[in-house]
Amino acid sequence: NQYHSDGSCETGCFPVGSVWDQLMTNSLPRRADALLQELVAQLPITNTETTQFILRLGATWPSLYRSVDQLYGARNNTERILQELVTLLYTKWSARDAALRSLDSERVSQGAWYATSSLVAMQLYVDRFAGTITGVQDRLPYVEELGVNALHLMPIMQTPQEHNDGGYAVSDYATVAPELGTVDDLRALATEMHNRGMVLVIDYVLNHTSDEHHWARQALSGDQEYQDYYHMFQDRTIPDRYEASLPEVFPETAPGNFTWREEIQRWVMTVFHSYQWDLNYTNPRVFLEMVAILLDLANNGVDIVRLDAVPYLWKRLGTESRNLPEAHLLVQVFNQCARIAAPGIAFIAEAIVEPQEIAAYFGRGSAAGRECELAYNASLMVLLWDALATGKSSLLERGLAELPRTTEDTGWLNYVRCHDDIGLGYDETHLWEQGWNPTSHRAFIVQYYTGEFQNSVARGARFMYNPRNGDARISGTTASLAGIEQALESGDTSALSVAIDRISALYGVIFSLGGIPIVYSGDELGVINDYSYQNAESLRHDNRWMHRPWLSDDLREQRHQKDSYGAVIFNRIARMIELRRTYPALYDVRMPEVLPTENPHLLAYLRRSGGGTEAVLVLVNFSMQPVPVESTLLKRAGLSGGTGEPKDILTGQPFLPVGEMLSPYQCAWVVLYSAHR
Ligand code: OTU
Repeated sequence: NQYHSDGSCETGCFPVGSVWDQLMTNSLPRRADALLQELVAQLPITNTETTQFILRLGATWPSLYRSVDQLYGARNNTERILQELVTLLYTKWSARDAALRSLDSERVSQGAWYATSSLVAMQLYVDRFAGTITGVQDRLPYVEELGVNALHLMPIMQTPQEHNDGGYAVSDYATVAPELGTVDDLRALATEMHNRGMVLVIDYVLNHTSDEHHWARQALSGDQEYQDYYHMFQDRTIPDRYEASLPEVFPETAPGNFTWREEIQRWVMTVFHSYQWDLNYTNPRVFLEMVAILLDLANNGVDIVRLDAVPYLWKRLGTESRNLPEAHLLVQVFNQCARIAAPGIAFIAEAIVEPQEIAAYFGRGSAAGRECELAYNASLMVLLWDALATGKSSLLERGLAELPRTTEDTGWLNYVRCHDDIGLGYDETHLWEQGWNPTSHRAFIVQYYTGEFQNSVARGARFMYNPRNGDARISGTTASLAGIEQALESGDTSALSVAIDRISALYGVIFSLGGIPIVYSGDELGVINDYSYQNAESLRHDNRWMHRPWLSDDLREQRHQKDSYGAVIFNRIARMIELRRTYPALYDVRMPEVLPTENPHLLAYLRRSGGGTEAVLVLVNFSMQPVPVESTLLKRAGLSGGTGEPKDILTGQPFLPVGEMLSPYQCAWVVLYSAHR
């Protein structure tokens, strides 16, 4: 598959694709140049900013032309689509606020601003975190106190009251859900965040709409034009052929991938819930509509856009309809559009698939092939929980070493928990190497985190068990999965402190890696599972709601109640974030050099600052026993040539070259040499 193999070398890095670029320019028909000239001639050149728009259009044109042609050329309407697209891009660019345009220019000249600044993000539900968008604005000092300078607000656009999948079934992309506020509130929040040097991240739910979106309503009224916005079939012939190879996302609550709609006597493709209709991107109208929606988000002040369910954008019979080449091409085109009309924004790929497949969403290294600047590091997240359950770091060590390297202008988004389940997406060859059978290993992990396994301290739940293949995923908050809930129940204070150490170990990795760390709202206070969803009819079938807690101001106040476990966790996280910003070796976005250890419980990796003047050796003990630190690790990390005493900056204590022990779940950040101290 050309999209996954041409740019990657053996070690999984993505070299700058000059050959690829040449290929792209060469294959461009002569007509493309003429068309660009025609289109530009139609644009009113009013000021220097318009000139800049045209320059960006010109620079992006070869790749834009080529991708649109590849996607829609078969119907011979490349030129018509490009014509409409350029008008659209120009209109949206013209509507962009002066303040956002100047932010654009700053970021373009800075280059890879999202990867070079010391971003630390938090993900939250507006209603559960602060009631409304204005409430979020009022609580910015709270997140700043933790050290967070980027917020990912969960979907806030209008959805149906009941069938909304936590915001992921949008019925109107232009209106904010009234209970959360208005578009003006959103703009005000963005402005305030920008004034504070903060970054706003919002979802772009682009794979599907709600069945109450006006396109869907028109389709339901029998309008053929809007039926073509979705995938619709009169009988089971094609759906059955699709089902032969399509996986199921929500097998318990939404089995199958098609929903029968009596009103129109049609099967509608619904890969997620039955009320989430998959958009039909083979229809260029859908593509153009969605570009407009993307740019409206950007024009509301959103800095980073999270592309939801990105692997699913394109469907093809006989395939899994995930990660298809056209899905990648589409993301490239969206990115190219952003480069032209809102060049300050960046994309996050939400692709919870196999590690190599996720990395493919960074695109092909060079700007022309760029897809998403950032991607969720789902592989790391799973491996962290794996290490806690098994008490062994070997699989994590292997996964980290093999993790595809990002280029200078891309980065991994590292997280411990998010609003979704934990899906066990392993690289199976790594499991076999450990002597672990993938099926039984997955079964063990699920049993461990649901608390069924003997001696497990976790209090999670099984999510979406699929009896057809035995697959299951896991729900639960970081705190409950790490043992806080169990320790509180039993009143065992030493178990509580071990559970806190487990959380510190997980976040100790997240904050000491390259890429960008993201904290899931509630984790900073160790908030346990919320079982109230079981009493709400519209939520009780989806146990992901147990790990989407409400955060009252009282709960937030816990951080000031000195001996509360909430305060301990909050302060540790705040401290780690502060240290991350202090040591260049820690905030560098590049991923670490993994140092293999002899002890299977010990994880070790090394971060070096760009200039090589400083190194931080990160050590984590994933077991319930104390482990000795192999002295060779410090040697390999370059201690011998260093100046000054090595120090664990998390404890503030000197770190002995020989004879150090790590207590259960202890994480150490050892600064080895540093020119400035
Ligand atoms: C995403 O997750 C969202 O994060 C979920 O909250 C939504 O329910 C869903 O999309 C539909 O919008 O399967 O279990 O590879 O794994 O998109 C969560 C990506 C999911 C999918 C992912 C999806």
